[in-house]
Amino acid sequence: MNTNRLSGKMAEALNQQMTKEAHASQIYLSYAAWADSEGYEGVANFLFRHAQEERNHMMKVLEYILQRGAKVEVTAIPAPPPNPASLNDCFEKVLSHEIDNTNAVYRLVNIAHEEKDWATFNFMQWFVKEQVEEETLAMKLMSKMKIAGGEKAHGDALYMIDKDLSTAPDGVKSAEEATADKP
Ligand code: OFO
Repeated sequence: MNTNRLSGKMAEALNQQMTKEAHASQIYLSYAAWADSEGYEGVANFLFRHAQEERNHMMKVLEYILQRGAKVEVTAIPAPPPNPASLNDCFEKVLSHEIDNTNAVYRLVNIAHEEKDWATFNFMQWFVKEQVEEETLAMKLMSKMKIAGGEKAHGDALYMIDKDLSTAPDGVKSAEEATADKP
């Protein structure tokens, strides 16, 4: 008896999403290393945790594919893009990566809806909610940068933003307490 409960199209799309979450993790890992080397330790702390969170998302998708009896295809992860040019550029890029991933999540929701695959539709709702949280977080970072002067922000304002993010675990609900079991 066939125990695979996902269509070929859905299994392929979920595998792509798994790689996309891994790619997001690599992107934040590289941005975190960049931030640290620029002296922004608070930003680096935030981005390192975010990288871990994206990896947890990857695991969540992987576990779901297995749970539904389909095949997991672990592929190469594309290289992250070049380093940001500035902190302002970094935060803008974080938001656009999140929006890009939201679009990928919506694509999966659409496929699930078309196929009347309500189990996957239900599974994907967690990601829909998560993306709202992450976009909000990225927008808040951009608002802070805007208040500080954007690209023209002075060192003292950048210092304060960095300091703020060094204590972010208490304020970043989506990133704290994340584990592979509880992404
Ligand atoms: Fe995986 O949550 Fe952001 O991208």
